[in-house]
Amino acid sequence: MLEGVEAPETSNEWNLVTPKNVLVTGITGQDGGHLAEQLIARGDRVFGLVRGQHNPRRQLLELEFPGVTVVEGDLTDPSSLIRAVEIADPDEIYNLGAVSHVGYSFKNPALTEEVSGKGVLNFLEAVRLTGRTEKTRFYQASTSEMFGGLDYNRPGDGYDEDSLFHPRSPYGVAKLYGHWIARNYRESYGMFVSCGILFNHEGERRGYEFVTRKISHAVARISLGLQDKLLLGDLWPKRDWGYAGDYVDGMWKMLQHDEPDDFVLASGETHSVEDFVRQAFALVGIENWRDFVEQDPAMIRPAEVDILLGNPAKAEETLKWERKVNFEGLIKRMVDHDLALESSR
Ligand code: F7E
Repeated sequence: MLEGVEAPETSNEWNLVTPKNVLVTGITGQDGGHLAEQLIARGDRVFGLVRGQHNPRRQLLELEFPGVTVVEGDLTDPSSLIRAVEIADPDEIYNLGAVSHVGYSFKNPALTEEVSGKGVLNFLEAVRLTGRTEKTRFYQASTSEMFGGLDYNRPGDGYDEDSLFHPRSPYGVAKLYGHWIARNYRESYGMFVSCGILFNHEGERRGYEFVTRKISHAVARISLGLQDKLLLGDLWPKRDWGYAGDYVDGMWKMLQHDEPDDFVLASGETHSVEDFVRQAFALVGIENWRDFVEQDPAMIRPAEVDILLGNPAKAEETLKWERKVNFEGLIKRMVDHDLALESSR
């Protein structure tokens, strides 16, 4: 119980104020950073699964979040997950860990399958085998990459929880397995397992290998005279982009809800990569952006998802989920951040 907090009258309110043990995979990534920040602010005890013998991200995590307890483990190693669950004794698990770069997944498909697909099964089994099916709530990070955006399955007014899946990459296929095995454990063992089908969510914590951060960083550097060109793949794909901090709040809301379920988190708008590029350059006063952008064939994927557009109505109505940052606000936030970052070097 937090110091000075009165005991609430209903179990639901307890849910909101009692510090919890929370185990997070992928804690060194963008969403993991936002989540750690939010959980610590709520007074929870946070355990972060970190893999590898000399993972440089571990040090960064320990510097930024000294309150997080690092637990060594790997989604591909079932016994390490059992150990992690025994150490953390979690009330909640957020499985954010994955091989998450779609382009990379084409080059490392078997690894992607092991981590982003079978890793989910390993983790659910660790919860079950340690006798925590009733105690532990489990969040699975599912993705809009499961939809595919193909001609026969266009999003219409937006993909929702009942739309057809047709993944277009080893990443999407692995995530679809993770999604269904998570649902299967909910149905088979009555576990509280919720899947968030999240559309693209970005921000200043995003890795430079993803297109939005690659653009905001390059735009900042070009405007400061530190870089000449921005090399990109296709500019026509359309994505439904939102701010990661808002989406992580939605994940948390899913695990505080009365019932486990699946929820789409999306902005309900779609924009091309070109729109993002144009608006980012405009923010630093560059209108002739084409003079600075060149195509890099290495960035073109064997199969592309043409268009993604999500319908977040269920999350908005059921979870009262809301977004604070829109598309324009997101680009401004990222460009401003990278301008400050590059100016201070
Ligand atoms: O690509 C195109 C690229 O890598 C967006 C992950 O978080 O969101 C993300 O997946 C679009 C694609 O994200 C470059 O071909 C053009 O059409 O930023 P991205 P993604 O593939 O949409 C989903 C929801 C996830 O779950 C994933 O984990 O941009 N594009 N030129 C490029 N993409 C990259 N990365 N780099 C380029 O130079």
